[in-house]
Formats: sequence, structure tokens, C-alpha cells
Amino acid sequence: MNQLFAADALLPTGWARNVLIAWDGAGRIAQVTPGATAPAGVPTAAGPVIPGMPNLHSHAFQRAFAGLTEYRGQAEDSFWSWRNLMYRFAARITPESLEAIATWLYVEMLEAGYTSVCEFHYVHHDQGGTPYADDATLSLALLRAAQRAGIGITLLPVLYQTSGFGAKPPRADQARFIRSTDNMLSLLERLAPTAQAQKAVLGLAPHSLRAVPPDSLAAAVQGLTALNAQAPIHIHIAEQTQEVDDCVAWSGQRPVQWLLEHAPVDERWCLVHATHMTPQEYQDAARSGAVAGICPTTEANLGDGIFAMPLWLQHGGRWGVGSDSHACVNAAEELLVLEYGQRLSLRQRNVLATAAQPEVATAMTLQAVQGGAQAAGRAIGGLAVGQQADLVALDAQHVALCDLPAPSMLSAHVFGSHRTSAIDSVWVAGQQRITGGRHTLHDAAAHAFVAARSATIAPD
Ligand code: NGQ
Ligand code: ZN
Repeated sequence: MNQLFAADALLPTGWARNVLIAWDGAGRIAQVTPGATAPAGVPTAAGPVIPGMPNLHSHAFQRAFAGLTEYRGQAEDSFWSWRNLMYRFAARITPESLEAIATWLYVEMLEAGYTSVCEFHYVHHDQGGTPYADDATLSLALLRAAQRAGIGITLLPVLYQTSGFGAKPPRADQARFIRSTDNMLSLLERLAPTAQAQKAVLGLAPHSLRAVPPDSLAAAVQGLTALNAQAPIHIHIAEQTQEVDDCVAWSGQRPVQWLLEHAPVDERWCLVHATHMTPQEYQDAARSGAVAGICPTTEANLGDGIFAMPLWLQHGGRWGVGSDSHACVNAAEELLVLEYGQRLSLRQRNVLATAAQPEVATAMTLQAVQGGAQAAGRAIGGLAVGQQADLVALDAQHVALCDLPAPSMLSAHVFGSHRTSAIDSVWVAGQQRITGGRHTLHDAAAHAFVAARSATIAPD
């Protein structure tokens, strides 16, 4: 049995003092005892212990061009002009560069408070769009990257078949993404033993209603369910108003409305972005039990719009955060931007605080951990018996936190400490991955990343 003593720890019910956390050899929490005295020989955390944040939405390769699409390329740039640039980077990714980029990204995530990632993975084939000799090459590169960094992973291979509603044929620059539904299901079968060996979870991501026709969506969900009735299903939905208009023109319904009526949406589903919903859609989607996958910094970066959190929460909606395009890799900053978007649109403060948790950073952390765990399909829902020991210890000596009470330390971490991180240590499944704010692979992974990025952006 491994143990950690924390003067303060954030349990699902709120902050507790003098907490002894114990986990078994498999990394599962076996005991959480508040009001304990530190037994001799048990390490004491450097500060308040909070649950590790699940990152519920990632396209790893996109980390390589963070900062490289921030210039005006035409009179009015948009999500769609960004996507054209993004496709140029996607076209150049190799198995080696993907693995190097993802390894560094996952190291960064661990240093920034994420302990697991849902990888929404759609670049499947070689640069000409032909399957690799081993068709699972790029999926395996991502699983290896996660294993090396020591982050938990839910791998969601993406089904991508069309370029628009009404089964529009794919564009030439989408050739690397395309798989038939049967081919996708065999990929999942092929990946299962590797995933199982590293305790990764496999799910499926129909990319969007634009990219997956109704028959394929139904067949894929059915096929996945036959493989694993609990496997998570993630989909991009209603991120842009153009997408909503196109969906209405095609079907007479908005994307969320269409999905709720034509797919068995429930707790297994994660609706990524879901930015543009009517009040009725907020209600129906929230009541389905699906998780809203909110990616605050990417949604801001891409000019998506603002998700109406009060409306979602009013209907009991569950939610978590993702770093998506990785313009920013920092769990605390996603919470900050999410809360600030609500403040800016509603002209209020502390919008996401609750009656039970008036400290907004505390309330948001607890909710995002729970929702993220549900979306990941893994037992990573917080500091409670039976959950995985995914722990983050803040540094109580950090100048932004020093001498403050624990709830204020978390607030200072989320709202007031961004120039330097206030994270001291991170454990994933009870294994310490970050010490003194750094991962042991930090330097080596950073070097490999820089080389991979240079190769990716070098002129032809
Ligand atoms: C993606 N990313 O698949 O990488 C998408 C853009 C699309 C975000 N939506 C492409 N943030 O939606 O067609
Ligand atoms: Zn995405």
C-alpha cells in the first residue's frame, strides 16, 4: 500500500484537513481518511492536493503549430480559413513526428495538471492517403507516447468519411482521415490488446455530422457497442454557426437536435463544443446525460462563440474541459477562460460558483473532474475510494499561494499564478510523474519536439 499525507485535500464533498490517502499496487485509491495524523515515513504533499484533471479533447499533432496561425491571411479570417492552414500541417505529419509531438505534449499536460487525455485521433494514413503497412501505425504512436509520458489515455480513433452534409465526397486534403466503418471497427479490434496492456480505454469518435453520414453513424455506434457496451463516443457538434445552417439546410434540424433524435445519446457520449444550441437543445442534451466537452481556449482562439454554462447547469448538465488544438496547455487556464467568458457575456462575477461551493475554482475543478472522468470512460473521478490515484499537489511555498488557506490557494492557482506554475507534484495511478514541477523526460522530449516541429514546418 502506498500513502500520501496532505494537510489539505479536495475531496468530492469539498476541502478536508489532514487527509491520508492510500492506494493499492494497481494505483486504485483504497482509503481516504480526513482528520488523520501523518504516520511516520509517509510523505507529506508540498501543498493542497487536488484531483488530476482529465483532458477530454486533444488533437495531439496540432501542438506543433501553436502560435503559427496567428496572422491575418485574408480580409476576414475564420475557423474555416484556420482549418485550411491546419490541414497543411496535418498533411506533413509522419509516424515519428507524431510520436515526438505527442510525447512532449503529454509531458506538458502532466506538468500543467492534467493526468489523462482523450485523444480524438483522425490522421490515420500516410501522406498520400494510403494506409500504412500496419494500418494502426499512428494510433500506436499515440499509445506509445502516452505510455512513455505516463499519462492515462482514452484513444478515440475518428471516423471521417465526407466533407459536408449530404454525403459530399471528401476533399483531397482529407484523404489521410478516411476509413470505412468496417475498417474502423477492425482497427479497434486490432488496438484492443495493446490498449489493454497499458490500461488505455478505446472509444470511437464520429468526427462530426458533416463528416459521417447517418448510416455510418448508426453502424459505427452499433459495432462499437458490440465490442464494448461502455466504450465512450465523442463527436464535434455545433461548433460554428455555418455548420448549424448547413445542417438545417440538409435535414431541417439543428445538429444537436438531429443527433438527439437519431442517435442513442446517453452517458457514454461527449458532445464536443456544442456551442450553438437553442434553450430546448440545452435542456434535451443536458438531460441525455452526455458530457459537454468544452475547450475554452481553443474555442476563443477559433472564434467559436460562448457556451451558455448557466443554461446547461440549470438542467443538470455535466461538463469537462479539453485543450483541443493546444494553443494553451494548462488545466487551470481552461477553467479561467471558461469562467471569464461567462463573466464577459453575462456581466456578472463568480458565475460558476454553486451554493455548496462558493469558491469558483473549487466548484469548477470538482465538476470538470467528474465530467472529464465520465467522458474518458475511466475511474478518474476524484479523491475517493475506488478511483485511480490521479493526484496533483500544489506548491504551498509558491509566492502566489504562500500562507493562504487551501481554497484560496486553488483560486490563486487558477486565477492568479500564470507566469509560473504552482504545481509541485503529480501522480498518475499512484505513480509519481512530476516532481518539483518537472517531468523526468522534460528536456529530452522538448528537444525531440522542436526537431519534429522544424521538420513539419520546413518549406518543401
Ligand atoms: C479538428 N478542430 O478536427 O481538428 C477540428 C477542426 C473540423 C476543432 N473543431 C476541423 N477545434 O471541425 O472540421
Ligand atoms: Zn476537436
